[in-house]
Amino acid sequence: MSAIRPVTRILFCTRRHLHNLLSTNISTVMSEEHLASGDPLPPLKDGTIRLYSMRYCPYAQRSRLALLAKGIQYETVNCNLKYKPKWLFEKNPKGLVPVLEHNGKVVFESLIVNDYLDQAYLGKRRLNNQDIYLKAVDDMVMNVFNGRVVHPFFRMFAAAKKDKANETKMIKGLIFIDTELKKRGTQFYGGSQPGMLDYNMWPFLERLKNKEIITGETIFSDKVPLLDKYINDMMEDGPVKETYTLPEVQLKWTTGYVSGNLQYDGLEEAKPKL
Ligand SMILES: N[C@@H](CCC(=O)N[C@@H](CS)C(=O)NCC(=O)O)C(=O)O
Repeated sequence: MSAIRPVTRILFCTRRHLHNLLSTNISTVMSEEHLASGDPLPPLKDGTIRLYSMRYCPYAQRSRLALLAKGIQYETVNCNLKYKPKWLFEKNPKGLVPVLEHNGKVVFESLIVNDYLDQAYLGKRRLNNQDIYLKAVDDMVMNVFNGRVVHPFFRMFAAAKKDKANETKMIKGLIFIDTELKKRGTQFYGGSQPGMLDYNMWPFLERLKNKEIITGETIFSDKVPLLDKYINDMMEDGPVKETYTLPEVQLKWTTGYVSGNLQYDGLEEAKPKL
């Protein structure tokens, strides 16, 4: 058990976050406020890359991370997913974010969006493994992560009380990826810097670590110490810092999500103007 009380750790994160805010930002937010049903679709200029997103969506965060890591200039349109704008269904029949739009081309599903970005911008930093077999291995790890970590993660968050069965399942999933990192013997899954697998898993690890900070649990340090170190290393990465959500903001969002009282806007302090 850590000697640091949860509240102290939150203050520590707040200072780090303020430091993070000084990093460069290549994204433009067309609509910081989440647009809802009845709001018009903001016009899209030719050549502009747009991401339809939601501030607290882990899947959209995957694509924000890939865009930032590749250094692709883009704009964001945030969508209210309780009262969805009608035009969201014209972009994605499932009405889900993220959706990428560029010169009349529309791509949805976070993993497809990220693979598309990596292929479409070959001249920028490559995030996928260039070896076709190693890319398949990364995809398989991602597939196991989705089943063993992401699915129990959502069930646990939706449950009103402690959900031991899903927690046990999720810990097994974390042990699997901890072992995978040990096998690779590298700092990140992508090698000496984060790659696609790192960015696609990260939003869920960030949320689980935030939950640990808030509750004072020690799942990572007790059960998957290598992954714990990995999380600290990931926190130093530029795109990770850029998309990071503070534990207390995450808690406010999750509380609203569980109670069905979703609050999309106004959970965070405004970024200081530099
Ligand atoms: N498999 C999709 C999942 C996307 C997803 O579920 N997004 C959520 C927000 S985190 C959403 O749009 N929810 C709206 C809804 O369920 O109606 C992906 O990877 O892009």
